[in-house]
Amino acid sequence: MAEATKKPVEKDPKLANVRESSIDPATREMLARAQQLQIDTVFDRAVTMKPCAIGIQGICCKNCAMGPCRLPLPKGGIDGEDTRKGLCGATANTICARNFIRMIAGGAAAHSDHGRSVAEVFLSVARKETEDYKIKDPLKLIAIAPHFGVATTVEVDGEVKDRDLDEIALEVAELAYAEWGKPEGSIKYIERAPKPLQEKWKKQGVIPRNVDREIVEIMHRTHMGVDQDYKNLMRQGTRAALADGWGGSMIATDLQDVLFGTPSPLQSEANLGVMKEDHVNIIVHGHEPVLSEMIVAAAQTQEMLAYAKEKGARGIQLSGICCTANEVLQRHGVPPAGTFLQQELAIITGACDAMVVDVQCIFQNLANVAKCFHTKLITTHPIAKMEQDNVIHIEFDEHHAMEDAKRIVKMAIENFQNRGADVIIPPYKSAQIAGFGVESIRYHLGGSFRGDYYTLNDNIINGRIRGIGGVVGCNNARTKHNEEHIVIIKELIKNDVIVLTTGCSAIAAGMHGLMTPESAAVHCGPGLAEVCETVGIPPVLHLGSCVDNSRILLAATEVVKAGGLGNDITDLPAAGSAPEWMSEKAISIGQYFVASGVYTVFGYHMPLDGAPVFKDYLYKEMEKMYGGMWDCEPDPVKHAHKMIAHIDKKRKELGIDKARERVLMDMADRQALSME
Ligand code: SF4
Ligand code: MSK
Repeated sequence: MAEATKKPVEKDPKLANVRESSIDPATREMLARAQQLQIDTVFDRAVTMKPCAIGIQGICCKNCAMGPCRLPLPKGGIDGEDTRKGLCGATANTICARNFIRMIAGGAAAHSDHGRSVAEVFLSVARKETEDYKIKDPLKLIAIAPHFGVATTVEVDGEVKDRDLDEIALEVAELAYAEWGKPEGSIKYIERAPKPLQEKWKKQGVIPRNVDREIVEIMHRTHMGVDQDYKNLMRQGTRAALADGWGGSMIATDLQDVLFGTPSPLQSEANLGVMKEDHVNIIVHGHEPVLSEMIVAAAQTQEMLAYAKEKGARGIQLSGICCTANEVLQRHGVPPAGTFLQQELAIITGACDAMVVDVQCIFQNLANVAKCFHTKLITTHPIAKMEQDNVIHIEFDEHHAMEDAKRIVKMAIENFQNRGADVIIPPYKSAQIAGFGVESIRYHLGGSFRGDYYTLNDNIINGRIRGIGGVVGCNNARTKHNEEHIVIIKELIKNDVIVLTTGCSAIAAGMHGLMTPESAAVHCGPGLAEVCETVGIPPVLHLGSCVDNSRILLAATEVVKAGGLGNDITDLPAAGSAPEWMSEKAISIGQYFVASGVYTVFGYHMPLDGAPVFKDYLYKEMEKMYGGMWDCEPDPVKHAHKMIAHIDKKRKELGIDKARERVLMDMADRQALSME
């Protein structure tokens, strides 16, 4: 083993408390091992590095060199007029709103640049400039083409014929790519939203023009001395968030499905225990599936398998971290080794022969941890390099994708024999079913005769399913790893709320055994359990990665279209949640859900406390504009019950609360069923 990051040998009070850091035994085991080996991890750093008391309230401005200007809320709050201001006169509301929408810009940029990369690859495929990628799902291409205004049929001599697929692909590719920078018009996918919602967006003036423009405009408006009205700032934040959710992210999801296949439910496992001691372990980590798709293909070739055997391994075990994990899970069943907070721990097993990273959510400290083991840490994206000298950069290019992927897999295989003797893979993993989407929900929960989402709606109306909870997002080292996700999800399904999940929340649900059909009988209320049992689905449906939150928007739109539950997303008995959020992307997602009409509750805390007026604007006024609003509740049980209360409010407004009472049992019965 190479030299570790040195820390004092004696018990250090600044180390994280292992039991309090996570509810997951694999994570605890590896964290204890890291501490024994004196390798610092994010859990320990969270003990020594405290958040800034002013920054956490959202009222520190460093947008010019006269600052940073900090506007702490006086103890006891504001009595009378709020006179706080920065050197330029910026108020707490302005500063807080500027900071907030800059987070939206960061998040929307990350998702949408991911989408752009996929659009570029798709354009190369459509132009026949690469042999390594092919269109795997032509039906999805045909399904999305009309949304770009591309015809899928042509009339020849009075006869309607299917258009050539290559022609459709090229037109879709060019139009999709243009969504990032077209000079006129608005984002086309906006028209996929329910009509009343589009009307609200028009009224508020938030229809996004193109993806890049909305993000750039945030940076302009938040520059020193530009937009000084928190409502106007937030209008731009909303426009950029919609450009993300109904633009960049949705296009990313669709084009990934066209290129790599639309997910359908498949079986897999989750947690660090998916790694295998006698196999070459390759972990893919990040967000963009463009390279990882190729690594999956390369690792399955006879050539690579034979090479792995020649080097003494029994095979090649691929696994993933973060959303690259979700991408290869939902299409290939490649198991996730863990969530965001487990990335360092995967290397600490001593069994990770290569960790291949692309973009987003990658700790710079991975390089320091990799130094302590034999692990090859490989960066692959031109915009995401690391400065440490043990990091290998193999720049991935779609024009010779397979060649790059094989080079990486080979490097991992050759590294297998360099492992130290002390490999410890924690023996924890759970079975899971993943890979749901708009199409597969239609298939599993739809009615074969009455079509589409009818059966789902019917079960919501009759009360077996109380409502829909979208639980998504990250881990955050300021909260106990996975606890909030799992407590909230369990509380929701116990109360008959079906959960749609993405991102690290989805990985957490898989790790904790909530994604099997069998888990319904253990954890669900009677109505949801009955539905899950009848159709054979888990109560928690894995809908993919962070960009795939767009699948939740479209699933909600399908529910609206199927009828009986109002005319808009805001009418649905549904609520959103990001229990352990940490990234700017989560703020962008939150805002596009709120602006799409969804009551959205975040856990941990929101950087808004220093500007109560702006906070109220997000928590209360948004509802009047879009039907959805923000909320924050760190206590996971209360958090779930805020969502349930909102769902019940919507049921009442729809007049289906009585149906629910008739169908479901009383509280005593429910408590008797409780597994807590
Ligand atoms: Fe201070 Fe205004 Fe400069 Fe911000 S923009 S740092 S509030 S002077
Ligand atoms: S990976 S953004 S930690 S969900 Fe999408 Fe997980 Fe959050 Fe990264």
